[in-house]
Amino acid sequence: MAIHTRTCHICEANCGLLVETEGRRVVSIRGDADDPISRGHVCPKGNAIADLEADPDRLTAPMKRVGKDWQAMDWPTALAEIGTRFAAIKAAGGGAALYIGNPTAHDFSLGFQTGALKKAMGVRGLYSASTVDQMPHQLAQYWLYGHNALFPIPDIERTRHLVILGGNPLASNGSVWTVPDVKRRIAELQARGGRLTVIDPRRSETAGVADAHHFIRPGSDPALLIGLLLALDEAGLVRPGRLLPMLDGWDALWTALRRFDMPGLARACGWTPDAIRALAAELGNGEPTVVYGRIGVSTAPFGTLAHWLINLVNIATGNLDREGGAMFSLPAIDIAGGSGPGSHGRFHSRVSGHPEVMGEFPAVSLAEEITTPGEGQVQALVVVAGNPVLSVPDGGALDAALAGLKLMVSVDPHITATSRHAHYVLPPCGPLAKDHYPLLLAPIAFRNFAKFSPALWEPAEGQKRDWEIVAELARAIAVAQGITLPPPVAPRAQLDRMLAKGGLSLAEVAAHPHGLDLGPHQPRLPDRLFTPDKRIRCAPEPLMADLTGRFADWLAQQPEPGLTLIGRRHIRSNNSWLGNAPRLAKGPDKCVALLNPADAAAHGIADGALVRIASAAGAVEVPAQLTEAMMAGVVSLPHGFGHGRPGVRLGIAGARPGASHNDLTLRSRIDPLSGTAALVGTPVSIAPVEPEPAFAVAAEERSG
Ligand SMILES: Nc1nc2c(c(=O)[nH]1)N[C@H]1C(S)=C(S)[C@@H](COP(=O)(O)OP(=O)(O)OC[C@H]3O[C@@H](n4cnc5c(=O)[nH]c(N)nc54)[C@H](O)[C@@H]3O)O[C@H]1N2
Ligand SMILES: Nc1nc2c(c(=O)[nH]1)N[C@H]1C(S)=C(S)[C@@H](COP(=O)(O)OP(=O)(O)OC[C@H]3O[C@@H](n4cnc5c(=O)[nH]c(N)nc54)[C@H](O)[C@@H]3O)O[C@H]1N2
Ligand code: SF4
Ligand SMILES: [Mo]
Repeated sequence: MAIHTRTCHICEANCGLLVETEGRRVVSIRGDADDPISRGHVCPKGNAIADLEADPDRLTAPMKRVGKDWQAMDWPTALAEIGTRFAAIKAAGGGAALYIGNPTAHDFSLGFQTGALKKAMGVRGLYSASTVDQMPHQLAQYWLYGHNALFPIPDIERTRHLVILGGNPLASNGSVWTVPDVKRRIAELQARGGRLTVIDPRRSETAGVADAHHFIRPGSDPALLIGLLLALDEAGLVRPGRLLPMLDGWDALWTALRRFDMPGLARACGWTPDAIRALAAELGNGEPTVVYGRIGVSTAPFGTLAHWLINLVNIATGNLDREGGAMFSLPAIDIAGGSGPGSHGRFHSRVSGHPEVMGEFPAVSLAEEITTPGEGQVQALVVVAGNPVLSVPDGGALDAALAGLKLMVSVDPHITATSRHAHYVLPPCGPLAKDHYPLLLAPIAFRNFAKFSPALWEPAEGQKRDWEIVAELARAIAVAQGITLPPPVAPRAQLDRMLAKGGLSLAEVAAHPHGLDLGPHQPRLPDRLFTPDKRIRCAPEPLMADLTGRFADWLAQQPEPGLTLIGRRHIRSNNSWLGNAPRLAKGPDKCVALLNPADAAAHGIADGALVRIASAAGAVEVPAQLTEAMMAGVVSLPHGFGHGRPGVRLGIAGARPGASHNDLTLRSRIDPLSGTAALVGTPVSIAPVEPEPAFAVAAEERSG
């Protein structure tokens, strides 16, 4: 029996775990009370790591698809075949694409190898989950502060008022904000007299513990944020304080903002001018306050505009870079200091001419790059730890497109809705055979910290770690084309070098197995700015143009949207990738549509009835649950389901597959600045599914 300290790799919270093992078997997993950051917190997903390790559907050897069947093969043969096939496609003028999914953000060693794979494949623009997620944060930061990785973090330990737009940390455990034990931290904020306000079209779990909750029309957050800025202005509460000399373009910004009128803004977001003024007065009262926005705000048609405006509210109230406000980290490994600032529009996508953003093309554009003939048409695709058929808008179109590829390789432990199209699936070992360091998460944590968790054991015989697979895949593809790559990056040595730059070493960090608390954030401006003149660009030209052009037009038109669809997360899920864990699969059906009773009545829908939700992209059938927690006119459906597609090999998830939210989202709805999908606010229709006689009997049995 042994007990290992560990960090949970599943979500951004990075909770400290104690993993008890017997041989290679996990006996128990519990929260590590000695972890200075997570303080013993653990959620059901942390315990489910045991299920991930023991998953009978987890592949243990490379698999080759032969027709509808899969053949296990050895690594050298699989890699050599892939290399040869890739080189032949390239030699014949075919294009290639690389998609990188969410779990790569939680595996530092994997991230070190993707550059080599990109080089070997000869791809310029990358596809990743970033453009269905946080790219608007990065782009707004790039334009404002001169570096895309300069994330302002809510200082929850010292604030007096936290306002959350479009985030539900009680379910998600925080995002672009590593804040484990968040529920207790909210309670501590309230116990010291502080407040939490939640702005969300659904009275979410987080709204349930908030001091105030306000509904908002999906996609309309910029209207509220401009309203808040105008209300601060009217009340003489615009007080940037020590930030003022750092503000470039401040006057031009206000000239543009003052062209908007409060009643129009209020109408657009479904608030009253007085309610906007009241919140502005609270935010501008001189105390430390902070506005934070997350995925409900970033995955919207005006995602980048919204994040820019959130930063501007924090600046206007003097709460950027202030204790208790939105602060910048100085992590043990400074990824901002160690990487380029970012980019926008250096080159464009082939079919629709989307500008690259941070070197990426919109994930929504992958399908058209595969299906549109011409020079550079994508014929070879590598997917590393991603499931875009379920995670990217109009998954049905991508699903169909993938079937036409000449070569597809998935680095994935499972045959999923996406990897079922692969010609080769290369599966990594279980998570506990991998080292862990929060390379991308420590920089967004509410406190500075460092923690290294070594692998508990070596991969089982014949299995490999993700980083080894990606490094070897890169090599195989390079060799077949006569390309020379530098030797692969050795993860631990690289980590040690990166820590040394900040005055630490891997040995020193590893000597603190529960984690090393490096203290609360400190004011860092203007030093931390990456703009040449160390000033904040408050009025970047593309955002000013978006504000006065596209947004102003939207505000003037405000088409009556009818019913719109938004998403949600459940504490017992993580995107599409934990559905096969028995511990998480149990309990009531999670893939249900939530809707307001008034909307249900208008459409003849009873609580629990099977409904058909349809959009311009497709239709799904799910049970409906009626709740006053939904704003009228808005339907909520979780994402990450839809494991019932033919050929998926997820026994447990497949027993209750649910429907994919992204069979409804539209490829045409994006934030054109960041290329990020507008996942929220999809126009939909809803109707009860008329029961077939056989189903009617089943329904009677259920109710009886
Ligand atoms: N409608 C809607 N769509 C959304 C969202 C939403 O809120 N609404 N959220 C978006 C967000 S925020 C994100 S991040 C994306 C996620 O989008 P993706 O990253 O494309 O998808 P995931 O569902 O996270 O799937 C991850 C894949 O990695 C595999 N995997 C799990 N662990 C490992 C590992 O250790 N190694 C390897 N190699 N593979 C592994 C899983 O089997 C799974 O196939 O989805 C986005 N899509
Ligand atoms: N349990 C669990 N945890 C997770 C994940 C998971 O799948 N499950 N996924 C992880 C990932 S990859 C990410 S990126 C994070 C995301 O973390 P969060 O951003 O906290 O994600 P959600 O829980 O989806 O919360 C988004 C909220 O936005 C609301 N919303 C929708 N549209 C709008 C709008 O137009 N305006 C406003 N103001 N609100 C809106 C929704 O109702 C929802 O409550 O979670 C991570 N953690
Ligand atoms: S909150 Fe996130 S990091 Fe913590 S145990 Fe749950 S999944 Fe793991
Ligand atoms: Mo995400």
